[in-house]
Amino acid sequence: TEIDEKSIDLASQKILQKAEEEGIETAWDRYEKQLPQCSFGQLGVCCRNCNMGPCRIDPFGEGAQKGICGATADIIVARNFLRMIAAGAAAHSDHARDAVLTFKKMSEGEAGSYRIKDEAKLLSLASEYGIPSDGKSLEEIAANLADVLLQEFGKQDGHLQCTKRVPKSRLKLWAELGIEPRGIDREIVECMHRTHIGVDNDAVHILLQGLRTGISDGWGGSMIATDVQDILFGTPQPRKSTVNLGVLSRDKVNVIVHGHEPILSEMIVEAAEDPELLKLAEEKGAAGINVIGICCTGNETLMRHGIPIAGNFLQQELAVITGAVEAMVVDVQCIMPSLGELTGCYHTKFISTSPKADFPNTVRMEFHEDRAYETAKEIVRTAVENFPNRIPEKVTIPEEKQECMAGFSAEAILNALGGSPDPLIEAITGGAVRGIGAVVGCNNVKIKHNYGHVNLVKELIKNNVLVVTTGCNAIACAEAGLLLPEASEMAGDGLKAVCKALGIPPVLHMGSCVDISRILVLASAIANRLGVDISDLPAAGAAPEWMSEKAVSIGAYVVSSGVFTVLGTIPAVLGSQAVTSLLTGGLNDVVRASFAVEPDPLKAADLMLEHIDEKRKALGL
Ligand code: BF8
Ligand code: SF4
Repeated sequence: TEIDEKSIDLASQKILQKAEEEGIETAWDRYEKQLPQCSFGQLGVCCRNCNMGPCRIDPFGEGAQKGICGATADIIVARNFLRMIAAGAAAHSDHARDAVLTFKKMSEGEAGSYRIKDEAKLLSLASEYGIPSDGKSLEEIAANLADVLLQEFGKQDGHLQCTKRVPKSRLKLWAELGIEPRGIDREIVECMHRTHIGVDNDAVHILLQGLRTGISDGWGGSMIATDVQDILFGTPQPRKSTVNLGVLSRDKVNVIVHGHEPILSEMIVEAAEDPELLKLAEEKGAAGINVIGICCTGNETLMRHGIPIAGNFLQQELAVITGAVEAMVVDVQCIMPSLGELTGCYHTKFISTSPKADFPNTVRMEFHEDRAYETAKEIVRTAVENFPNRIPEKVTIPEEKQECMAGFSAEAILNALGGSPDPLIEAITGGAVRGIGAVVGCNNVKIKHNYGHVNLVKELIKNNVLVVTTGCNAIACAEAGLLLPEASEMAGDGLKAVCKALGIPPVLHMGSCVDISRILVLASAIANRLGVDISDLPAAGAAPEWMSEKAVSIGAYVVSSGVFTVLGTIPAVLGSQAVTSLLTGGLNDVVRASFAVEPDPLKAADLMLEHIDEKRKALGL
């Protein structure tokens, strides 16, 4: 494949060229070596759930139509899909659990490096969860809240409390369908149980559990992660920063934080300002310490501190290949194990920090709350001491970097609107804004890097759809200059006028992937204000380049919440007609929303616009 077929991004293309010259392998090379990919796997008809297998179903109807136990393609596809949702929900929710545990330790005085940064959010969350606060210290309130939140994970009776934020009509629908989540962990465990050989063997029944598990992620785990992180680290407010590989510094120590949990990155950001380390950097001949992010950790530190981002998922290897990275510091999720061998080709130290996640060739510096700042300092010190090992002949930093504006938490959006969603609602009902598009998700080598993201979002804003974004889509948009108020010049006249009046970009960066919970909160606020269900809103979702299991869980809860969602890469379900037609149609009769699959971003935008227009019409707009 030619380099300009791999990525639309110039900085990335330059580094891909460098990789080629240096004989360095990247994800794109490994993808080529995987081709042709196994079609049984692509269709989702391969089962390894017991050791009589592996079994596979012949998609052409000639060979085996049943696994050894008798499982059909419908059963196998549905079970595999459910396991993807379970893994995705587990990833988000286990991240949330760690955030709550840190929060609890903080409240007990055992995590000295962390503090309550957003008191107002603590108090409002406590009252939402029915925790009395009068006469109590903030720490006591935090401790009580932490206990209640922890119960959401292990609850054995009743339902998740966090679903209180869901519009009543939706909650009623879930209750009727029997898909109101009970405990977060329980739903995930039940997915594993149900997909064990000889348990749940009806595709529809299996998929309903998928919706319930997804809901326990979106309105449960992910939302808890967002809320607790806001209390600990501050609720994001709009701020400017820069993105793309050009944010790597020529003369400073470059420390990349990559992964997902701000528990780590917040401390690194702080440690990089430590006078002792700054002095050490000077002694080592560096002009300072440059902390930058990749993937969702990058989104977290960008949203709260304006820390620059070097790139999204497919740029993690490219960042190392610049030869300018002193330390690649990682925790969990979306971190390529290839970084082990790759960092070995440069002077880069690959530092893994999570007790849960190790990788080849790392320096392990395990991160624990009780000495978080000390560990962060050791990590940054390791990076600083590595600065003299940088090999100048191996360094190429592309000049491309782009300004962006991020930090649009639901709270910040309401602020920008003057305290209530009304101005936005008026813009929608008046027709200046046609609707809302939520565009999220990963990169995937099956789609030219950032091509799906940028083209879909541009087409939406051109058609007056206000876009909210998170995750790797947000970074792609930032790199394309779409996260600036000036980008409203690319928007249709209606949206342009609204953006200018409010001083906001046409594409609002709402955070990391767990922060899709912020989008749910916003959608819920608008629906409640209009007195309708989320499924009645002129809104649509998309994940143009998705690849992770987390994205499957997100899809499950977004659709369960009533939002039509277009996927840009094909999920492994086509081997079952029943599952495919349920996901892309039948779900409308169940949760009043469904999926569509459309790799072409312009056609995907058309599908979203069509849906938005239908909803407008139904609302009499
Ligand atoms: O949680 S968008 S590639 S980085 S999974 Fe991963 Fe996908 Fe990026 Fe963040 Ni989300
Ligand atoms: Fe085969 Fe059934 Fe075992 Fe799956 S569970 S591997 S279909 S026998």
